[in-house]
Amino acid sequence: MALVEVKVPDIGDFDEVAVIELLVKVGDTVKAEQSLITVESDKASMEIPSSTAGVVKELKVKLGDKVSEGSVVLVVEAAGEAAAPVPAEAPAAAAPAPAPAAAPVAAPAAAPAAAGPVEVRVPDIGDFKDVAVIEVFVKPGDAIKVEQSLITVESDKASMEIPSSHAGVLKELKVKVGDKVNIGDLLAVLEGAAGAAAPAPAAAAPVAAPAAAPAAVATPVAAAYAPAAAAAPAHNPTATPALGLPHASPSVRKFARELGVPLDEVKGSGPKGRITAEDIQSFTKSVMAGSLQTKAQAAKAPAGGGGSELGLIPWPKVDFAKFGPIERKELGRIKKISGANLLRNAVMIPAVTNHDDADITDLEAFRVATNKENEKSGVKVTMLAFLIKASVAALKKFPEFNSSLDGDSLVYKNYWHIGFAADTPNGLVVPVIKDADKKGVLQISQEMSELAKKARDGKLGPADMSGATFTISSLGGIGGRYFTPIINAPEVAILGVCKSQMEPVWDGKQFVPRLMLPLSLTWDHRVIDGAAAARFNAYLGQILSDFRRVLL
Ligand code: CAO
Repeated sequence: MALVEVKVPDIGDFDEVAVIELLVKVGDTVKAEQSLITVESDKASMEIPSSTAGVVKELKVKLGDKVSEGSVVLVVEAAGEAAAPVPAEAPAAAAPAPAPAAAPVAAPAAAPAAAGPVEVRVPDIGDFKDVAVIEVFVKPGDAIKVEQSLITVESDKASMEIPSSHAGVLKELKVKVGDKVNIGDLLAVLEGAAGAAAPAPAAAAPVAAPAAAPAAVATPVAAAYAPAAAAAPAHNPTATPALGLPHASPSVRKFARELGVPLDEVKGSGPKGRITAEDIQSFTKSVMAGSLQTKAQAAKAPAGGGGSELGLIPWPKVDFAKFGPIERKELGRIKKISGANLLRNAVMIPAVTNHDDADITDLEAFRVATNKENEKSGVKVTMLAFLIKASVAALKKFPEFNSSLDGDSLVYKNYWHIGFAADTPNGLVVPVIKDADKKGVLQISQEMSELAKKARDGKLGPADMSGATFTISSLGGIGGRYFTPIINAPEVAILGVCKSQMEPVWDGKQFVPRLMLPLSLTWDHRVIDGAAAARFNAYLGQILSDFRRVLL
């Protein structure tokens, strides 16, 4: 069997273009016209197809190499008769030959504003007939630039983006995904149109480089790309990110479409953020594993949840406007994120809440006295700081409250980082006091006030909010008696605190006025039992009523 060198075909003006993807490896069986490598210039990317079928014996290029017309890409052991070598210069077997370098692609000529609406039609796309619309990039109301890609069409040989011949506001879109289009078909109607590109020459142009101006930028799946974009730099595949489109080769885009992967949600790991086939695979794996949601999935299960995931009846859909005036406001970013987390935690954790009261009469007197003494220091000691310190003591006595579930194991943490819920104009956040066991109440108060300020200013970083082993949610400054806080997974318990108030407490002989602090401890019943929770609360209450116990 003959060894055949597969060379870079005529790729027009492009010279010394970089190899950015290797799509095959030694030992692979390739078909004639199968894409072998992707090359990229500063203007466009293109896939170089094989001129022959066979088994790859040797790769002659590696990532980063520069290639030009005639460069040997690889050596193939040709596969018998069926693999009659196709001259490298004529990949046009798959798609028409590339346009000559001098393809008359005119730069968009400034044109006077059109008086009325302007129709944008499919330019001359050569031999291609009835090509399917596979992507639509624009919607009515969008401001369109000359040569901005409107749609992608795809035949069995190539995909290409069809640009707008005019600038203006998109009034009507005449095609949708799945439609078949041909030269001259109406794509869109623009209003206030201006800046028309130079008119297309009447002569039919090669598919891969429609010479109509603006050129349809072909990104052939199995054919060399003709550098029409070189003459129309405002419009080329590598420029797509600037248009808000993902940066990926045609085969990767096709792969994504086949799997239903939304390309614009995939993070590219290739050069210049280019999306590779591996990126599509790992995105798909993450979605399947449930560690990632596509935007469409998230939209179906908003912060409130759709219900269908749990086999519940759907969330009631009510046309509220039927009953009175309404106003609709999108949830803020923090609310969306915390909503999804709270929903998961509420649904997945068999949570129980124990309520109790702690006598903080003496502690409050001590706090007030301390603040008086420290008036000049500028640090105000808060009840929450005492609660953090007291909680650490209780967590040390009941270590399962400072643990996390990991499958069938319980991970006990030998550090005590306490999160505290902070109410901010943008929503609820949970900054964390790290190593609270090693800090005094004054230092905790100071750090808390700094973190609370950062939270209100929206300046908390991920490090400020991570690593908590237990959380306290205090509504003491606001009011209320008891509530049932939701556990901040993967923690296993959370302490809710409400406003203390003077109450008559029976001391065995008489009722005496005592300042009582309502405590609400929510705990994960998979890890903690009711008795342990009652003991935790009782112990916490003892510490708060006599803080010297912290020292024991
Ligand atoms: N009982 C009675 N009074 C209390 C109290 C309690 N348990 N806790 C605080 N107070 C008092 C304080 O002493 C302070 O009074 P002075 O101004 O007279 O000194 C006042 O209430 C305001 O306190 P604060 O709220 O500013 O300070 P804090 O340390 O108690 O709380 C912070 C700080 C950041 C936790 C709080 O501002 C906050 O955001 N709380 C809301 C948390 C929340 O939303 N939780 C719900 C989550 S579940 O949806």
